This record gives sequence, C-alpha cells and structure tokens, in this order.
Amino acid sequence: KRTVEELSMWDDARAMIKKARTEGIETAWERLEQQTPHCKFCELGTTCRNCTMGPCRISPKKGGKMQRGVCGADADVVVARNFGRFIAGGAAGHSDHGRDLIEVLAGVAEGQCPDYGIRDRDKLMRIAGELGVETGDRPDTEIAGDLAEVLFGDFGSRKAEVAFLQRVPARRRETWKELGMTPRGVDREIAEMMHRTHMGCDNDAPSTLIHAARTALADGWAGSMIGTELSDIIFGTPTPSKSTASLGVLKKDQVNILAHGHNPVVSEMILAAARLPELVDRARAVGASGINVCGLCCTGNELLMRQGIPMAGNHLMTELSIVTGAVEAVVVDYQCIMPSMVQISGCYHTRFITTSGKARFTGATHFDIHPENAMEKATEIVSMAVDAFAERDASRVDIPDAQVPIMTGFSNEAILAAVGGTPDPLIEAMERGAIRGVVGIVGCNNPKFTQDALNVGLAKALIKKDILVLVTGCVTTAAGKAGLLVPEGIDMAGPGLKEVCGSLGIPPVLHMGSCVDNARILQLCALLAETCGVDISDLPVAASSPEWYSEKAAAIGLYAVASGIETHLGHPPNILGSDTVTHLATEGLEDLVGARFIIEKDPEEAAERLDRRITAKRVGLGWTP
Ligand code: NFS
Repeated sequence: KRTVEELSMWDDARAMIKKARTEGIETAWERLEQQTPHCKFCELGTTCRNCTMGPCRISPKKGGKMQRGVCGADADVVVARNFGRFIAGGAAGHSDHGRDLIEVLAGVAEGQCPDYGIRDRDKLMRIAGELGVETGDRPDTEIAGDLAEVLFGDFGSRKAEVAFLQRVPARRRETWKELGMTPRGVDREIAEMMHRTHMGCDNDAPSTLIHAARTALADGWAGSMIGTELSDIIFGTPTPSKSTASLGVLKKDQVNILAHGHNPVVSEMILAAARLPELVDRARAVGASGINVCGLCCTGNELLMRQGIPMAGNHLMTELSIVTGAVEAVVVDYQCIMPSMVQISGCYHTRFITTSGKARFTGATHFDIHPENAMEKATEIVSMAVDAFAERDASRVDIPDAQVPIMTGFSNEAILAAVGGTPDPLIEAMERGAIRGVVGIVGCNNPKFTQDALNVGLAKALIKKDILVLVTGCVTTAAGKAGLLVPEGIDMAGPGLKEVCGSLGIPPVLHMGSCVDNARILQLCALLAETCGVDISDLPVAASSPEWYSEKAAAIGLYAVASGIETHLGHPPNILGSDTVTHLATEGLEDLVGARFIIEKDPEEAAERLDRRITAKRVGLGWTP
C-alpha cells in the first residue's frame, strides 16, 4: 500500500486525500488499488472484443495454446487493431471539440449566436487569407461564414488533404504521401480506422499503424488546430499575463464555481455570467463577498490563457477540489471528467452541472447549452451556484492556503512578438546554444504515478540543460505549482536559458494552453523548420507526455512522432503483447517518419535521452552540440 506522500508530490493534494479518507470519500487512488492487479492480457493489448466469435485472448507464451483468436488474428493484429481504435477515440475527442467551434463561428456569421463574436478580427483575416478565403472589404460575418465552410470541409471525404497541411514543410508532406499517411478528412480517417479494425479487414499490423498515424495527423493538423485557431478568433488570441494556481485559489468568503472540461464555448459564458452585476449583487445578498470562477483541467487552461482566471488544479485535483467543501458548483462540458465527481459532489452542497448533450452524467443537474442560448443558460447556472452558497457547511471547509503565482498566455503570436516579430532571434539563440533545444511537456495525471513527480522532475531536468520547456494541459498546473511558470524560475535553469529568458523577462517554462493547443507547438515547429529550410525531424526539439492516461494523449503523441518529433512517454500504451507493434513504435518509425517513441519512467534518465536526441540534431544542423 502506497503512503499518501507516494500518491502526490503536493501538499494541497495530500491534505485533501487525508480529508477525503477521514470523511469516508473514495477517490481515484482507492479505486486504482481495488483494480490492481490489472488483467495481464489487457495490459499487453492482446484481448479482442471486436466480434462475438470471441472475446479472445492471445497468450504471451510463444508456441503454446491461444496464439490466435477464433478468426485467426495473431497478437500483432489484435494489438494493432486495439491501438488503432484507441487513437481514433482520442482524435475524435479533439476533433469534435474543434467542430463545435466551427459551429459557433458559423452561427456568429449567420447572426444566430448573439452571445459570441469575433474578438480577434486580425486573426480572422489572417487565417481566412491563409486558407484562400477572399477578404477584401467584405463584411466580417461573410468572411467568417466562408472560413467555417472551408473548415467544415476538413471533416468530410472530398479533399485530398486537410487545409492546414500547407503549414507543413514540403519534405514532410512528401514523406506522408509516400507512406499513405496524408490526412484527408477528420471524420473520414476516424471512420476508416473503425472500418479497418472490423473483423476481416486490415490484418497487417504495420498497415493498421500507418493509418493510426494518419488518423492522429488529422487530429493535430486539423481537428485540434481548428479548435485552437477558431478559439483565438472567437475569444481572443492569448497574450502574456499573470495568475495563480493550486487549490488555494478557492476563496472562503466567495461563491466558488469551478469550470471543468475542455471547450471555451461553455466556460467563457460561465465567466461572463459570473461577472453580471445582478448576480454579484445576489451573491452579496446571500452573504458572500463575490463570485470566484476558477478552472480545472483544459477548459481551465483556456480561461487561464485568455482571461487570466486562476487554475485550481489538474486531472487528479478534480475530485479533491470538491473535498475542500468550498465549491458551490462544478460546471462541466466534456472529456477528462471523472464520473465519480457526481458522487463526491453529493457528499457536499456542491452542484454538479453538465452542459453538453454529448456528456451526460447520471445524477447531475443538466442545462443543455447551445451556442444560441449560452448566456441565458450560463446565467441560470451561476444563480444556482449562488443559491448553493447558503447551504455550505463551514465546519467542513478546508482550503489549503498556498497560492502560487504563475505567468501564462504564450501563444505563438505572443512568443514571436516577444522576440521582435520574426522567428530569427529564437533560431539565433538556439544556434549559439543559449537555448539548446525545445521540449513540449504535455498531458495528464495518472494515479499510477506519484502525481506530478515525473511531470515536474522532467521539466526541471531539461531547463537545467538549457532546454526550453513548453507546457500545455495538465502539466501546466504541475509546472506552475513547482514555481517554473514565473520569470524567477530561471534560478532553476542553466546559464543559457537564464540569459535569454532573463533578458526577455519570461519564465524558462512557457504555458502555451490546453491540450488542443498542442497544435500551437506543431505550428511553431513547422515555422522553425521552414525558416531553417529543413524538415521538422531535423530540429533539436522533442515532446513528452510523462504521466499520460487518455486516448487523446496517445493521439497527440502519435501525431507528434508522425510529424517528426521524438516523443517520450512515462509508461507504454497497451501494445507490449506485440513485438512488431512495439518495435515499430520505439524503433521502426524512426526510419519511416524520422522520429519514434521513447518510454522511460525516471525523469533524469528521460531528460538524458531527450538531450541525446537534441544534441544529435544540433550536430546535424552544424550547430555546437
Ligand atoms: Ni490533455 Fe490528459 Fe485531460 Fe487536458 Fe488533462 S488529462 S490528454 S491535459 S485535462 S485533455
């Protein structure tokens, strides 16, 4: 049995785990213990439930019984099929999120969504121009409508490649074409992945994996990228600002509302409603001094990046945030929301509110939010939270007090502006070795790891080696709580980063947004490669998802690798039952796409291995190692 100290590296988490146990509340850690040991076949990826001649299991003992399923599929085929569907699930999540933003943009264009608008007109014009939509002196709404049409087209079957592929260096596009990896349409690749993995279709593991990569690329270069670019157009492109993180952002004397989930379409409206004077007055009338909106997980990142809203926590803090006893409402849309939050909310006065027809939770209060009725529904939700304040039991409130300052808002636009408008100064700093390389650390928490120990350990080890770290998603809160997201964080960095970040007044770890915003990192890599006249796989860059758990994280990892970015994972996906698939992921992909996965659970060792890649790439470019 692990001690509380082994469950999380944070004091706020440890205190709330203890409080939960005292109050008899079960969390992910207890449920993991009950689920351990896991099914060995499932861990290896060798169980198949794709038809009813089975379910089948392939034995890991070579040469014995059960080497093939009833249909004849061997371990390679079963593992590849399962992994392919896993990737399709992740790509579907990000991409459906992206589609929701196209619908809002189209609604704005048609005058159907009065609560939304175009906050970054320049970006609308820039993206429209980039994708061949005529701008000129046409009304903004017409341009927005045409842009929405082009992007809706990326989800279909009529294109040879998705629109943003023109951002990809020519050499990489050539590689994808030769391999049959060019993403043509988001829904098409996901549907084809399901088709290929139906009984009796793609029964050649490498072929299935190539299509898995194509599906992931449709996520990164279309679904997610659309999500990011349209969120910027509709809600504003992030610029650097200051905020705070940890459970200490909850306020004892205010109505606390947590926005949880992913899409800014809902959370931005909740924030706007919480600022309505009549609701603030109502909060005062029930004895609160105001309304405090804080974020959890990726929609928290969206609010943090654009509005500077404080971050209460990442994935494993979501259950614990309710245990503070100080949360009036958790308002969710979709993805990464533990269903257990309904039960935990029920142990307090907390209202658990769902807003998306795609993500209903038994026992939750549901407000169906559409782009057409968003503000009206958000107002009802915030009033419900205000009313709940009266039921708060002061004797059960315990808010850990440490509030950590952070800096946020590093969109590519903001980064380029900070270095003078072009990527050249950045490349110059990289060439002379002040910034030896760049690593994006992204993704989740997973109760199998000591919460955030690997996320933080890796970030610290990398900046010491003068490797600039970019963070998104749940690694944001981890890096923030570790003091890495403030300019003073350079004290923990090597001399080169100290000099460069110090002179710009920026942290050594830059917050670039939510998980769909990993598309920003892709775009930055493409820009650096284009400027240097090389392929993305020639750059001294890498990616990592240390404590990942979700299908989405796997899709991100795969689109990074397929884009030429070596990617570290803290533990492997369920593929080890197939030597062919494992070998392809950790070796073979290098020959095909110029990058591969590395699996390593020790932060120092992982940093070493990423550093080796970066050093080799620097030498390849003729730069000092
Ligand atoms: Ni991305 Fe991980 Fe979820 Fe966000 Fe957090 S768990 S894959 S980081 S909230 S999507």
